[in-house]
Amino acid sequence: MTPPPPHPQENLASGTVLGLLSTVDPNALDVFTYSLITPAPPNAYPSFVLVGNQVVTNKSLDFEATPTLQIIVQAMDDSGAFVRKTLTINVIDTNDVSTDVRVVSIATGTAIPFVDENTAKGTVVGRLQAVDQDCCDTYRFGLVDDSKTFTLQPGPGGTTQLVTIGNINFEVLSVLTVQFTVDDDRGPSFSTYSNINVRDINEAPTDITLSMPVTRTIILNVDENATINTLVGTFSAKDPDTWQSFNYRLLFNGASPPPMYVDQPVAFGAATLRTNATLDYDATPQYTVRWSSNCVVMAV
Ligand SMILES: [Ca+2]
Ligand SMILES: [Ca+2]
Ligand SMILES: [Ca+2]
Ligand SMILES: [Ca+2]
Repeated sequence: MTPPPPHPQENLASGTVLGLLSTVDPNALDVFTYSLITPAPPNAYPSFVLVGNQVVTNKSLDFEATPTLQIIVQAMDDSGAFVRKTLTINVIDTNDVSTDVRVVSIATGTAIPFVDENTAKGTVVGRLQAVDQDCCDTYRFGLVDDSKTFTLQPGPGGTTQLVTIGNINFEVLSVLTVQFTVDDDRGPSFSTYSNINVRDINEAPTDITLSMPVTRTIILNVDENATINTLVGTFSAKDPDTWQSFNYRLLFNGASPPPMYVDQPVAFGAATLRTNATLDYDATPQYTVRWSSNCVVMAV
């Protein structure tokens, strides 16, 4: 029996005819029926089927997965005499287009799970890695970054590094989407969008206010003779981390404490300033109140 051409390329479409089987027989006029004898894995079946005497691919071949395949074919003449032959089919490597671009750690080669917010400009986040079946391609990377957050720069050993050039602010954008392109040295370019998560960093509060007065001299607008626990004002803090809470306490600096206290909620909620004594306008028309706050990270 004569085998088909033994060197089909990978990635050909299913249904590609590899070649024709023919049989050597002393009875020159015999007609033969061909069949495929199912071999044990990991051999060819069902990578191929027979259509008459044609050997036809039954799926796209993959050099990297199975560079060599074997099939057992049988030719039977009209009288039932047959011959079997094992055919070895060598798959030829061709270019596989890259399928993804990842940002990986320079130290470990593992995927970068996130970038910290407030990372300084010029920081190397990681290097780019193409996902490509071919073992030995070389790659040229590109970055289509309309956010102007990152740029690419050459790294050691011909690598390409992802570097910060813009502000990274979790409270503004918690996921950065960038578009990478990659060209291997043998085939068409590939483009993909990649999401880079931003990790929230605790940032110090930037200001503290009381909702009623803007100075720290409290002009009471509560009635004199107001009862204990009368609301004077509500604390609020300016902090980039909106999910945090604050503890407030009054500062006396040796002076007589005002007849007030901080009503601090145990969970989320605004702290308030309240009276803890009955006020007397004639005796004390106004109080100076000073306070401080500590940021508290609430469990969520
Ligand atoms: Ca392949
Ligand atoms: Ca290949
Ligand atoms: Ca490739
Ligand atoms: Ca933050």
